[in-house]
Amino acid sequence: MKRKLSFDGWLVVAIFILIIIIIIEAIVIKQIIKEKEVEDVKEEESYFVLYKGCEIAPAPGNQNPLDFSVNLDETSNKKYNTTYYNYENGLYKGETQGEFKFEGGGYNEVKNVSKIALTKKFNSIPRAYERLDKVPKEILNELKDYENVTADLLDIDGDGTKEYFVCVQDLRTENNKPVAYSAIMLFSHDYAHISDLVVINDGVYNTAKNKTVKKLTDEDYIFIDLDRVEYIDLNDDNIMEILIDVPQWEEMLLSIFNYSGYQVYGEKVILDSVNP
Ligand SMILES: [Ca+2]
Ligand SMILES: [Ca+2]
Repeated sequence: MKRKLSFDGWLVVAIFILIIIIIIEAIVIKQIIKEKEVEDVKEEESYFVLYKGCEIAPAPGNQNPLDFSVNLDETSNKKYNTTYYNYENGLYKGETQGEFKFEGGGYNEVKNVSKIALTKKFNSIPRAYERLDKVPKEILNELKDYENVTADLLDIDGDGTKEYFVCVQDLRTENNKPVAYSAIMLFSHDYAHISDLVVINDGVYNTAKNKTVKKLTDEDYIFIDLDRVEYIDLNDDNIMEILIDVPQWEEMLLSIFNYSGYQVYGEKVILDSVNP
């Protein structure tokens, strides 16, 4: 004679099946998380940044992007011929397919990319900068010795207060010779002069040193300006890095800074002259 299962019996069976399902689900979820972690690590390992088509280290410090890998082999082709997320002048410029090419002159670069190209898409411009029409008088008062003062305003570290990135330029005569002084400075939201990031003590080329200041043309000297500065988060920590393209004789010098809690991280650049 068949015995019918009682209600309690069915309940035990149902609970048993439920427990089995939960265990299986837990195993599956664990496996998915594990696979995702492996993928994330892979993505992290393969993430890199290009500046003007050359790979850079996205951390504070000075570097010459032209020093980047010059291997024209399968590995480089495979690595650099990939999808890039492009940025320039504080704007996202869309996605492109990069092409690694030999440029001649002893270095290689990736073509079909903007000034800054990342291989991972994330919120790299969490806050937009503002080019100021009027520099605050508190800053102008401190910099009244300089002919030309311009500024960008941006909360670089995301703490809710905006910092000032100030460029000063001054063309003057010292010992009867023309001198072109320029610098990029950082001021806090409350106008404290935090640091000079890049200083060019003299941007007049040797070939023009015998001219008078009034006779100099734009080709005779170089000033640093705010168009050489980019603000972008390169490592997805919501703190935007400050990239300064320092004018150099034939070489390239990219200086990356970080700023948070009134502290600047990076190597200040002081160039006595732009001559070789
Ligand atoms: Ca801030
Ligand atoms: Ca960052």
